[in-house]
Amino acid sequence: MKITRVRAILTAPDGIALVVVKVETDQDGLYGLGCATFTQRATVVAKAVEDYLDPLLRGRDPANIEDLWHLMYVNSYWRNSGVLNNAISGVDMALWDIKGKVANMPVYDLLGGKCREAAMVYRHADGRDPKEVLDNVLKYQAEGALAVRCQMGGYGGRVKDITKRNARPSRKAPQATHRGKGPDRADSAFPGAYYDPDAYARSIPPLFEYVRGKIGDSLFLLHDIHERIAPIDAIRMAKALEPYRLFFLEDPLAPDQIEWFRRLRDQSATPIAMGELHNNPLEWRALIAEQLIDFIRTHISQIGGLTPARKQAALAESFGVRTAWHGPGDVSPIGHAANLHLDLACHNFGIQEVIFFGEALKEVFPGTPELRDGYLWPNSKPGLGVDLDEVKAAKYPITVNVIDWTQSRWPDGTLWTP
Ligand code: GCO
Ligand code: MG
Repeated sequence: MKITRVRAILTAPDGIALVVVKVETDQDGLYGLGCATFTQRATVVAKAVEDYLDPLLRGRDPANIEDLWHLMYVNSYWRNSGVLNNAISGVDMALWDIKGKVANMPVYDLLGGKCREAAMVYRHADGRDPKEVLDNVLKYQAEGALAVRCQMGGYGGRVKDITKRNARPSRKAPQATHRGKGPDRADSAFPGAYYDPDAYARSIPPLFEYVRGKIGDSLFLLHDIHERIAPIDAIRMAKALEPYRLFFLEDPLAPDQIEWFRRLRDQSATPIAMGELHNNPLEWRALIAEQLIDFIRTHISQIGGLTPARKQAALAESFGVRTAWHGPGDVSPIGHAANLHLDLACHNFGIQEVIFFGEALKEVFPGTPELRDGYLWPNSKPGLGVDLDEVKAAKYPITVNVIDWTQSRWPDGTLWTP
């Protein structure tokens, strides 16, 4: 069998740019699909697929996934960029999809079979105040959720404009000042998505005291700091949250702050999750080997797909670290399926992040995994089990805009990791 074409398909059924790679073969109707979604740089990933991976892979045997992975990985000489890793991931997942179709079995069976029937998931609750967050938590609990992530004001807590997740950069930015005192921004040279890290850090422990007080131990609770506060404040928050028994506290620190993870570990027993921002093995090896985290949260296309992710899961298992793959709206249903196949096959599965799959998404991606009773359920189709309707995908063209929410600034204008 030979690869005849490698294509990138861009679509945005939910308004979020998704990148899918299709690997076509010389076997009638046999192709594979993979997720290459780096939504903030979608067109660049597509270009890398079309200009570099397609000519590199044409004529090769799709069966040799490991060899082709390394071929793509070193072909650019420089390695581990988010854009190139996503392009590689799209091909990699598609090759596993083809291998499953040829073997007429789901990928989880190729990976050693199921360790469980379905993957426990967590849902996303937000709100302007603790009461509103609780209402959303209870809504998910009523739908059968077993675990809920609680945020108040998105990431970094912009309480005032919760409805606009990507608050437009504004010169005035009235809602974020140091206790009401802030430089006049009339003609500020620093437009941005302003937030107050101090107010945010002080708001979260009372939020969990309130929610835990109302629901008791009936749900697992999670929170994402999203690297929005100074390292010492992250340690202070992890300690303050201990009484509320979080399932995990995510991204307390930026990936390059490895030393602080050692201080955090020494001072708090709150379980820590990290990894969605990782691209390079150097970013996760020490965190896992020194057991500085409890859950690895990789966005698997950012490290190059299923092939490296299953190795990362094996490394994590040997150090008692569990998986909690990144699964937000900027992962396509094919990426969610790849997460799920790993979740089913890896013994050290922890929990799976998931989104609600709307009708538009499901019509473009037939076979999208099913969300039911607090779990994500696979279909037993060969390969990854998700297809792509290209005609329907074309109905939802992506738009390329300047990204606002990553222009996150502290009240004095300092740009901080988003
Ligand atoms: C999460 C993440 C996401 C990211 C998003 C970036 O835990 O799901 O933090 O919300 O911010 O995927 O594009
Ligand atoms: Mg996160």
